[in-house]
Amino acid sequence: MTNTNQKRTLGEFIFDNQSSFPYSTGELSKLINAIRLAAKITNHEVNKAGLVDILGDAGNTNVQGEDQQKLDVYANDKFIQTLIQRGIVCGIASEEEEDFIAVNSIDGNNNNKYVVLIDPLDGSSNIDVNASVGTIFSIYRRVSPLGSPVELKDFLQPGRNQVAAGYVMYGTSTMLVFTTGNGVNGFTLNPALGTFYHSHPNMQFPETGRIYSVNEGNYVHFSKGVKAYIKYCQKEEGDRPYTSRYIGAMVADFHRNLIKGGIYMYPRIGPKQNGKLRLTYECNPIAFLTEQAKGKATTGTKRIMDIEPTELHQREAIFCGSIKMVEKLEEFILNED
Ligand code: AHM
Ligand code: MG
Repeated sequence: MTNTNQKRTLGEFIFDNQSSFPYSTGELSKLINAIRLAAKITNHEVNKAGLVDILGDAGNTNVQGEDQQKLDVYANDKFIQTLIQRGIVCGIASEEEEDFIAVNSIDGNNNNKYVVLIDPLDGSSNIDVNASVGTIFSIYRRVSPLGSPVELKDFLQPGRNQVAAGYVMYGTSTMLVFTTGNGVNGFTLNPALGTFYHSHPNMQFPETGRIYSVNEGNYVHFSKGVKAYIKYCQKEEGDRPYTSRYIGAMVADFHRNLIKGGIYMYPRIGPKQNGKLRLTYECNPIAFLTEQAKGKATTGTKRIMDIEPTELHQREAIFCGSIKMVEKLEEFILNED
């Protein structure tokens, strides 16, 4: 049995690694700490979702006459409140909000450096069936000058500019997994103590794997290359057929593939449609984690992190995971007729 006393806590890890964080002024550490706190608060609420009268649409009133909040709205509020109260970001964009939120520094001088983009509760329909959900976050240094209000361009940076990204997975255990550009580290919450422990140091994708994760219900809409790759996964040859696993919450599918080896796919669903997933809140942070874990993340023809975003809620196709599997998929896309 693992003795958590022998593992470093997330707080200790941040303290020990502060000097290797980009720019290392301590602000990024504070920011990760704020995310840790919001994750614990959200985790507490997610865990009791089946017990309290919290399921259902936002805007409903429960038997006590209190307003019900859907958990994705709750998570959105908690992450935003926590980040604002800590006074360390100049702006927040959320998948749940139409526009970005400008945040003044505590002294009113607009001197905070970082913007955070967040999908507060990804895969939230899983809540109704007691399955895994996640929070995804992405952190950039602002490009607009210090001292001025944050601007849209601060949020529309290509993924390669990220200084940190990560996710919280509310699964059988709750985990916080993140990168600051020095590999990927995973921390598991001990719910009795409310402490995250460094359970998964230096996480890396196996070079190849045997799991493919895709919503095959959309098969008819996929391009010829993607269809051919799926057929390849299913063919009896060598180490194939591969195993199909799809939870419907990207964080959980990604996390499993990171540990076991595999590929996650959300392709274009029709010639005129992009994928479903949001570039800024989902694809970019997952792509940064993928590359930091020695995997590959692509639209099929282009590195995800090299896309110049044009809109806050832009959608893109994404394929990510074990490098050899993603490269094989790219071959099929390149050679489709
Ligand atoms: P959401 O942000 O609205 O929750 O949607 C994102 C989720 C991903 O986590 C998941 O992989 C995908 O959408 C599932 O979509 P689908 O039901 O179309 O397969
Ligand atoms: Mg989402």
